[in-house]
Amino acid sequence: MLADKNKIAEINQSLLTEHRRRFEYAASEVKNVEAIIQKLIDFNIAIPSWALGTGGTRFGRFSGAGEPRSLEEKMEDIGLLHAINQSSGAISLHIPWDIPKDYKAIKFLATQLGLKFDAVNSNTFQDQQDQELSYKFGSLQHVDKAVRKQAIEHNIEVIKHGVELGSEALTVWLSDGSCFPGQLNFRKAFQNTLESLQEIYAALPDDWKLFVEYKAFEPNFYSMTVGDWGQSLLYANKLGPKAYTLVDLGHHLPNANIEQIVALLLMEGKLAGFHFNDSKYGDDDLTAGSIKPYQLFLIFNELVEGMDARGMNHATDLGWMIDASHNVKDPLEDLLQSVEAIMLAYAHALIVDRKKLNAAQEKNDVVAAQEILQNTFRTDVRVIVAEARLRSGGALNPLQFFREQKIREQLIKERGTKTVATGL
Ligand code: PSV
Ligand code: MN
Repeated sequence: MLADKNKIAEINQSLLTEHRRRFEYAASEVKNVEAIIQKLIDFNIAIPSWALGTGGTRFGRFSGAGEPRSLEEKMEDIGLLHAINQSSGAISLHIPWDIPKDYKAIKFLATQLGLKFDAVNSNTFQDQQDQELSYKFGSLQHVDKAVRKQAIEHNIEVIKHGVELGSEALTVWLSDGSCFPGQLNFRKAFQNTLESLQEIYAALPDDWKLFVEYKAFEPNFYSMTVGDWGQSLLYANKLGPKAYTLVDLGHHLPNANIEQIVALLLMEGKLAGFHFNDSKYGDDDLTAGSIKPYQLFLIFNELVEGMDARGMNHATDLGWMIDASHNVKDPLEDLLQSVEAIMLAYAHALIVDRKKLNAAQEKNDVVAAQEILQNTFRTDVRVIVAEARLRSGGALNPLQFFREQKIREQLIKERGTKTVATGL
């Protein structure tokens, strides 16, 4: 199903007078509003192919209806999102959940929908039906060389798919680790993992990057072999200039200062990018900005500061992706909410008065520094983000559009009520 551009324009028209009134006020309050709008227009957040269906926990999964049944339908869903918000113009594939069969046809569909192929993701955390050896005790870390070889070959296969589609990065997330003390020799597990990653790294095309994603726990509950940003950075540094550390917001121990982690990784030129989500307790994979929007802003504040310090392009020099699970919401509505929250956090970070903040820091004026950040966060930038969307042809109010146009109802008519999308 494709979103009707004329309908978007028609509904925008009915909201325009009120929007203009609010925008004029916001534009008078914010410095450089035109430059900020351009940055917002340029910014895109990739949607993973596994996020279009209902997620679940080990206790159950309550499927929605009208879920995409194939990679093509997943792409259509992302195309829909992108048509509505103009900020979701990329898809990240997880192999083998979404193996492209006909590259030419898939690339053609992507062009039609205005989508690019973001990082490709390998999967050595599950056993597949036709798989010879099991990953029960790890993949790249495994004590058995044959298992490591199988996992390395899978990653190289994933790179090949990515090359065909025009991706430029491989994200490796490993569930490798141990559940009990004594199960694993940490040093040997690290060495095996490093050697395996080195083989994968060697198979990367020249212009590709390798993203090493870390996670504190789950599914292993005593140790994870890439458990935190320190370990990921160790691998990335040992691997070479094409390897980077990927931050997934849900992959930290409670209360970790993620914004500081981001600042230092950026300083070292080793930040790959982000998997956005939000959490209260662990890897909850909730909608970005739904629990801790201030933290999301503080992270973006460091991102903008750090990227500007290195002269980086905000839109293209890091990988931006949502990695959330939707257990009780319509996945498409949830993704619209996540993208909006990310755009708001980015917009807030763009309007921080850096000169004033820097001066407050140099004077140890703690109160002024806090005031600058909190006043920024309390500034309403929703209308600025909406203006950027309007200028790119998106809907002024994406969620309202989705609901009023009864998009899910139409998808259910097309696909039925019993469809289940692949993923977790
Ligand atoms: C692991 O929790 C993770 O964040 C990794 O990025 C996976 O590839 C993804 O979720 C989907 O399972
Ligand atoms: Mn992730």
